Amino acid sequence: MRHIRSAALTLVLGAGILALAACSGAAPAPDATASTTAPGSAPDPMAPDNAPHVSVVDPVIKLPTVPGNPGVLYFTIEQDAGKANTLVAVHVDGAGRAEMHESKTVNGVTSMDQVTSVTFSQDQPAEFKAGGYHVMLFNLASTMKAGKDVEVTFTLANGDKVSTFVPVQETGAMEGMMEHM
Ligand SMILES: [Cu+2]
Repeated sequence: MRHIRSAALTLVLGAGILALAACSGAAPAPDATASTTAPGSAPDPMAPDNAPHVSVVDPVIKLPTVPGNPGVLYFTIEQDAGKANTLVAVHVDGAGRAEMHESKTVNGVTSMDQVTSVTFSQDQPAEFKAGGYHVMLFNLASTMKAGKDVEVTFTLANGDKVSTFVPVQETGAMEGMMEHM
């Protein structure tokens, strides 16, 4: 009897581990080789791992003015309740790599650095916009075209995710002059 019981326990445990593995398998791959996005593998935006109380507002992807250059993703991430959260990764369908950057101007010289985490809270949303934080998109797929909506997944430090569809737009001439120096 004891044997049967422990076998059943093992099965339950095994199923739990499998479910965990399936969850982490959906996380964005950190390396650039992940540029191939399997069609039909879009995660359900209502999946239970969606971060509670967190939302992404006014997201937009701007295409590079020069083909082959990186694009950029702007948005605001905010929350309406709970403890502060930290954004640690962004995955964009159709971009081989997405990096969080912060632009800074020191002594009239603008530069940007990669950042690995950005914290936000109920009182302090994190704004990703020109001249500050932004997400730079490398190795854009040919399917990334103005007028399309692409799926973007934001991953928080606690493993929660927010997925949303983001419109792709051309970069205007003036904007282009301001973009990523
Ligand atoms: Cu940048």
